[in-house]
Parts: sequence; C-alpha cells; structure tokens
Amino acid sequence: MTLNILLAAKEERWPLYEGPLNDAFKAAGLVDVHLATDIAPSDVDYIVYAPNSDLKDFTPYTKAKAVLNLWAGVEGIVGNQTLTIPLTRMVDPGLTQGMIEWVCGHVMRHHLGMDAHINNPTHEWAPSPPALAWDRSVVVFGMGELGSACASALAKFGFNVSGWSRSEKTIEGVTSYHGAQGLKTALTKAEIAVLLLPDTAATNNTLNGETLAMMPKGAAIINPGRGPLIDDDALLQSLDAGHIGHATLDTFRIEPLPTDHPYWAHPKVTVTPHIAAETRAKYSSLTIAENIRRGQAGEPFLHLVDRSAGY
Ligand code: NDP
Ligand code: OXD
Repeated sequence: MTLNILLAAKEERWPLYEGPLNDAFKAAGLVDVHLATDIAPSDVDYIVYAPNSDLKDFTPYTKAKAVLNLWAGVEGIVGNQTLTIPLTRMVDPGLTQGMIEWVCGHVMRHHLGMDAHINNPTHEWAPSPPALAWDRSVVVFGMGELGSACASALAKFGFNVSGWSRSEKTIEGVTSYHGAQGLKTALTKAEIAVLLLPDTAATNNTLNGETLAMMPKGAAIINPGRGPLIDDDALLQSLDAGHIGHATLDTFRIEPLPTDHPYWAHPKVTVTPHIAAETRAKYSSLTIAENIRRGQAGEPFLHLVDRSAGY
C-alpha cells in the first residue's frame, strides 16, 4: 500500500525538501512512499507541516495519523480546533546546533563588550578589559531542548549559568530555578538573559515593566524565543531609562518587523530577522522520517506537543 505524505508548505519549500525527505524515508526503511504537495485529503497518511502553510482546516484529512510540524514553535497550530490527531514538533541536531552558535555568539558580544571596539569612530584608546566568563551571570529562560543545550554550551565557556523553566532540571554546571519565586531569583541574576520559552498564554510578557526592573542595571536581553515573551513598550522604556543595557531580538510580535517599528532605529537594540536557528531540510527530514517510521510500526511518536500546555 502506498504511503501518502503531504508536504503542506509554500511551493518554494518543495525543491528544498523533496530530495532530503525522500532520502530520509529510504534510510528509515519506508517503502512505496508518495511525497507531494497536492494529495487528495482523504488519501493523506501524514502531513509534514510548515507554519506558513495555507492548510488550516484538517477536517478532510480523515485517515491522517499525525501532523509533523517543521518548526520547534507550534503557537500557530497548537490551538487549531480542527486538528484532533497527534501533533509533533521539530527537534533536530541542526536546529539545536544553530541555536547554540547564535546564542553563544550574541552572549559573547555582550560579555566582551565588542561593540565598543567595532564602532570606535574617534579612535579612542580606552582599555577596559572585560570580566571573565567565570564572573558573568547568564540566565536562560526556558530550559527545553534548545535552552538546555545553550545553557550547557555557555557553562562550558565558564559562564555562571542558571536556567528557569516550569519544572526543575539537573544539568551539569547549570543552577536550576522554577516557578514564580524561581523567576524572581533568576531575574535578579540575569546580567545576560536568553529567552528560549515557547509562545503560550503563560509566557506572554514574561519580561514586563515589573520583571525588567528586577534585572541588574545594564543587563542584556537576547530573545530568539518569540516576540510575545516581551512587553515591547516596557522594554523600550527600560532601555531609554538606562536600566536595560541592550536587547538583541530575533523574534517579534509581528514578522517581518514593520519598517517603522522603534526597534529598528533604537541604538540599544539589535534586530536579526528570525534567523537564530533555521530548520534545515538535511537534518529535519531525519526527524520527520523517524516519526513516520514510528507511526507505521505502532511505536510512540517523538516530540509530541502537549496540546493543553501549548508547547
Ligand atoms: P521546548 O518545548 O523543548 O522547551 C520549552 C521550555 O520552556 C521548557 O523548559 C519549558 O519548561 C519552558 N516553559 C514553558 N512554559 C513555561 C512557563 N510558563 N514558565 C516557565 N518555563 C516554561 O522548546 P525548544 O527548546 O525546542 O524551543 C523553545 C522555543 O524556541 C520554541 O518554542 C520557539 O518559539 C523558539 N525557537 C526559535 C527559533 C529561532 O530561529 N528564533 C528556532 C527554534 C525555536 P519545562 O521543561 O518545565 O516543560
Ligand atoms: C522554530 C523557529 O520554531 O524557527 O523552529 O522559530
């Protein structure tokens, strides 16, 4: 029996995914696979789903066994009432490695104060050596697949690393905080804060006027998580008041970030266009194929989304 796999994505994704997905299906031992972007809904067995797909009504996909999201973040699909089959999200080594590199790079920029030397138009000779990583406290908010990998990598550099999440974690070299009281303690330690929380009702405005004020003066915020984690007006106020020192933002409430948004022109804000970690077809196809293999073998899916928690 042919296994029908729908790639629900914009047309431009097809050339990127066709080869890697078919190769990964073969490597996973899946035979007689038909991968396409236009399969009759009632024939589809699995849906590989890109968040910008036009597919919003899953009702006609009567025999589909799962929707396999190509992104780690699921805020665009998790609340879809027409989706009643299992939903998995992307966890793959390429995504994790990309996030480690991006986060460590931006943490290092702030830790070493690189900007002062990259932009020095007056050729000022003002030696002000940076602290050692041992004496710098970095807090990662959201200690899941990506946050815990970044926290471990930062700990290996020697940073004094803490992590905050819903549940307590045991990670070598990383102090774990959780819950409301844990959040307060974590904030007070966050000379550099990395946000890797998902976008849910509970994480909305995690950084707001009150919580920003708990952070050390001059703190840097790095947000590859999602735009709604931050109250934008409160952040701009805190930057203008000289409390928060800098914000490096990769994700926004509206993307692309509107050209007239104050973040673009703000001297203490760095905007990157949602590039912290890309889902790369070469690696993500392996996760997709493994989950389809599992589905066919009657084994539990990996990386299932908890629909009630929203991530
Ligand atoms: P995970 O689901 O593995 O981790 C989420 C973490 O957030 C968990 O540690 C979880 O706690 C914690 N968390 C969730 N809700 C709360 C809460 N209310 N209070 C405290 N902690 C909470 O996700 P990933 O690590 O894979 O990805 C994280 C996010 O990164 C994605 O959702 C996405 O938004 C973003 N992302 C951005 C990319 C980019 O290019 N900018 C690329 C990829 C992802 P617990 O462990 O206790 O459940
Ligand atoms: C993701 C992302 O969630 O790229 O995977 O933001």
